[in-house]
Formats: sequence, structure tokens, C-alpha cells
Amino acid sequence: MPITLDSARSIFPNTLSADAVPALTARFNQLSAEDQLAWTWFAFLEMGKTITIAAPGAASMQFAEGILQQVKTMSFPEQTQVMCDLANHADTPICRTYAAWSPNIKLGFWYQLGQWMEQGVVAPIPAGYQLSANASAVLQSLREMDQGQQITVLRNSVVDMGFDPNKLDGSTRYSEPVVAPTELSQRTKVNIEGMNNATVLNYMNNLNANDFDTLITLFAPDGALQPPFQRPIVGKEAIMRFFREECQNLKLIPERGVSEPAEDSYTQVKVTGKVQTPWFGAAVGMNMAWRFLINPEGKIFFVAIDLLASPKELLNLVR
Ligand code: ECH
Ligand code: GLY
Ligand code: GLY
Repeated sequence: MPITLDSARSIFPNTLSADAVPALTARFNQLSAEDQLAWTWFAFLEMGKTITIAAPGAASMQFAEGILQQVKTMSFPEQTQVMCDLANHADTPICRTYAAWSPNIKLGFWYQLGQWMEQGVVAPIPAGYQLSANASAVLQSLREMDQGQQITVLRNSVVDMGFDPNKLDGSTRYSEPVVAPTELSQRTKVNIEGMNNATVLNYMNNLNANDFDTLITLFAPDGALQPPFQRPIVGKEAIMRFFREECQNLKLIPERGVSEPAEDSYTQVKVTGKVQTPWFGAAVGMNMAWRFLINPEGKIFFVAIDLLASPKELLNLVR
């Protein structure tokens, strides 16, 4: 049977990904807008006790600046309305602008609103707000997750807010400026126990160096990359856009891996380890797996990135 994108997606089928994340997100989405905002506020306060979030840089905030200033000058009821509109995916000018932003701009926007809510500049969650019974149960489930899963739930809920981007007519997208790749002399090299596939090592090292021009040359023309809980992104052009929009300043810390022959002279590789996001740095190590299918020319035909169900999965390299 020839190798297809569909068959590639099921390599290393024993990999247990954190299904609790989409399950919790689905429950979160059932809550009222008021509950969603209060829930996120409470979740954020609780997490803030153990981990600090990095302030976004000025360059990444430039596209949100206009709307932030607009919100700042509104009355409390108007501000609350804007936040509820975002949670409700309403069709308003602000919700449309929000939809065109990259995930990091959306996160930076809410980061700033959160600071202003704390300072009393933006309408707070009403004092004594009581979460519904459902929302309390959803919050309890969040507490039971590991931190990597918790921040993924928060990220996904922020990314999903606003108007449906698929319904936007224009294709204008706003993302942070792309940083220069790390100087060659400053680069670090990963070391993966049990695995020395050159393509995989180059993938990790170039992603860590923000060297997306080199990174993309590792992919086959019809190659695909599947981010956690998403459909595969297919083709070099789309993958390159994803790298530039969503993959800056990540830190990949692969630990161990296996490489074995697959059908049609392809090679399949599974690597497990940690990933850090610039938002939380070393404070949160997400437990991840990479599942690569490499073609006979040594190019990446497929790579899936999975958030793992538990740290125990870091040791699961069986087929
Ligand atoms: C407040 C109350 C009102 C409502 C809201 C509020 C604000 C919420 C805020 C939330 C901020 C959340 C943040 C979350 C950040 C999460 C980041 C994550 C990153 C994961 C990245 C991974 C990368 C993996 C990849 C690898 C590859 O090899 C290929 C590329 C890629 C409180 C005001 C809403 C402010 C900042 C989870 C896993 C390894 C696939 C990218
Ligand atoms: N502060 C982290 C980021 O902008 O991605
Ligand atoms: N969820 C993976 C990312 O885009 O950061």
C-alpha cells in the first residue's frame, strides 16, 4: 500500500496524546460568555500563583495597540460587552479585527486587558461572581491537569474567540515581525538518546534557532506538519507561513527517540521530550512527542507534534 497523508497520520499509534485538552475545551465552549470570562480569570489567578507569564514585547503588540486604546476609553459596561462579544464569536468590527490576528497577538491583547482589569482600568469580573455549577466543575478538571495541558487549554480558548476567521472576506493576517535567526556561533545542538537521524536533528536545531528558511528545506514539496489537536498543514508554503506566524522562540528539548524502516524505503522516527513556550519559559515544560515519516530522499513527508497525556508517555517509544 503506498504511503499517504492518512496512513502517515497513524504511525506510532500507541502514542497517547492529551485528549483531556479537547474534552475540556468542548465543555468550556458550552459555558455562557460571562462564565467563560470569569472562569478564565479565576484559572489565570490560580496559575499565576505558581508560574509567571512573560510580558509580550512591544513589537508583537503593535497590531493590537489600536483596539486596546479604543477599549481603554470605553465605559465599564461597554468594555464588558466587548469581552462578551469576543467570547460569543459575535460579528462586530472588533471581533473581525481580532480574528485576523495570530495567536500570539490575541494572547498579548488579553494579557494587556488582564493587567488593566487588575489595575481597575478595564471592567473587572464583578466582585463575588459565582461560577455556575458547570463552570466550577470545568475549573476543577483544569486543576487536575498538568501545567502544560492547562496552558494549552487557555491558549486554545483565547485563539478560538472572536469572529470566525473562515468567514472573513479578506485574507489579511497580522502576526508579529519575524525575528532574525540565531547567529551560527550562538546555536546549541540537541542530543537525542537512541536516535541520530540527521533530518530530525536538523529539524530540532533549526527550529530552536528560528532558522525557518533552512528548516523548510527539510520538508518534501507535499510534506505536512500536524500541530497538537489540529489538522495537518500541507505543503511547504503553508508550513512556512505557520513557522513564521506561530513558531518563533520555542525551545525544543528532545530527550530520546527511535528510528526504524517503514514501507517504500521511508523511515519512521518517534522522539519524546519537552517543549517550552516563550510565554512561560523554563517554568512550564510541556511533555511532547514528534512522529516523523521521512521519505527515501531524507525529506520530511509528515511530522505530527503531540501533547502527551502524562510524563509516563515520555518513555513510550514502542510501535
Ligand atoms: C483574562 C480574563 C478574561 C478572559 C481572558 C483573560 C486572559 C487570558 C490570558 C491567557 C494567556 C495564555 C497563554 C498561553 C500560552 C500557551 C502556549 C502554549 C504553547 C505551545 C507550543 C507548542 C509548540 C509546538 C510545536 C513544535 C514543533 O516542533 C512544530 C511547531 C509547533 C485573564 C484577562 C482570555 C492572558 C499565554 C500552549 C506545543 C514543538 C507545533 C508549534
Ligand atoms: N511573550 C512571548 C511571546 O510574545 O510570544
Ligand atoms: N499548539 C501549537 C502552537 O501552534 O503553538
